[in-house]
Amino acid sequence: MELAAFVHFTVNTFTDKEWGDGDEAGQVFNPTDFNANQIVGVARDAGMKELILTCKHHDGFCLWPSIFTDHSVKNSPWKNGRGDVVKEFSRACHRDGLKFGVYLSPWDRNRKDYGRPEYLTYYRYQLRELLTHYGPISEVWFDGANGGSGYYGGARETRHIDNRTYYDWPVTRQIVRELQPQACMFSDGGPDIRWVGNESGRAGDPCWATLDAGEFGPGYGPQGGGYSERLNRGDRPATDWLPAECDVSIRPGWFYHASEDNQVKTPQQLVDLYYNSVGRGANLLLNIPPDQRGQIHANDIASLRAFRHILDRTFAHDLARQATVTASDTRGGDAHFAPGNVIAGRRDTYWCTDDAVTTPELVFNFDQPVTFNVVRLREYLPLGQRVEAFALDQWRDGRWVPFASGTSIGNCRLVRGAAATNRVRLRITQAPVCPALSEVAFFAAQP
Ligand code: FUL
Repeated sequence: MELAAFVHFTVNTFTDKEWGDGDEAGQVFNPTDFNANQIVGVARDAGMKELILTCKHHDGFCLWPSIFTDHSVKNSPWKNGRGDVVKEFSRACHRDGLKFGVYLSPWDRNRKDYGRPEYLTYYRYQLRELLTHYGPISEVWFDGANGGSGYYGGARETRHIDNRTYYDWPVTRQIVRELQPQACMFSDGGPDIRWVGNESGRAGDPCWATLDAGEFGPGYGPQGGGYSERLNRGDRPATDWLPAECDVSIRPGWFYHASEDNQVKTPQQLVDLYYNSVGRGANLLLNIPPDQRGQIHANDIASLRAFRHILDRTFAHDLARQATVTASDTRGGDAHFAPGNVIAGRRDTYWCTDDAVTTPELVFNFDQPVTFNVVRLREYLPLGQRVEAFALDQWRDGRWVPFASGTSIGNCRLVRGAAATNRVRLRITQAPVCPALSEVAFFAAQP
């Protein structure tokens, strides 16, 4: 999906906090003009394919009228307690063609029984509500933040849980598989999508879509160093296909704070985030927090619009389409695997070489010189991630001159490197097996 919206919205939006203690009265949740259509429309216009809502954050307040707790919108003044934020988002998303995902915080600072087995029963009932009443769910986001101080039904104490054992994740995961078999589950260790190891929107370089996931789970990983570094880069070779997702906020905080209205990331900062996440084969999950009206603030909208405009202008015109492509090798000499497939604009065709050829070359010949500074490469993912290193050369004054190189490709690799030439060469310099590429594209980045 590449680009998705994260929406952090709850009592914190009104108390000006990042982590609610769990003792917030339902009375505080009172958006003056909540409009899911506005929020989803902003996400859609920014090119986001999915929206993930914090249905319950660490404070335990539910944005839907759960029958298992009173700590929810049903005890808020909003719509006289008859509203359902989750329903409004799911409807708006499905109507606008966005997928809809849910964030349900495992840590609950409101619940009296948090830390005991009873809480897990409650948590799983909540999950069942979310996975049953709101149509197709594309992603379930299991946050790793766990345990600590809280209200806990009035106990007001600090509770430590062992996050490796307490949550008994296999049982909870099975509920997702059963009720929404198409949904992807996110956590530090998946099982379907992995955390990228930071909240700054930066995937590693390289960033492998594989990880030895057995050692990781929500909020935990292998003991000893290198935890976030491994999530950032992935492992290779590894046991699990587990692409990375980069969650980052458009503002300093995850929730809306009026004091941060002038700290919204600039369009150019968002473009850089895009290159460092999507451009390294990961998903970018960009948080856009609604304000106290229950809408996206004008400053965020302005930044997102300009961000989209830059991407649209940059990626509208692929210069490689004008080229004639030749390869040092084509699998079995078969037209099915022809080098021209990399400029066909399709994800389901690819150029591939014979098994023995792991470091082939492609040459792009142009009638007229072309000028560009961004290269986009995509592998044919059904055959896995194959390329480990590549280099790009341009023909200058009768010889090949290198202008860019890189490591992992996967779903998408964006390389910045300027060229002005009538011949370009792509060299696959390292791969354990023959490469299979779906796309090679050249673009001139536009402001
Ligand atoms: C973290 C949480 O503690 C933050 O509040 C936020 O929800 C972020 C996406 O994940 O673990």
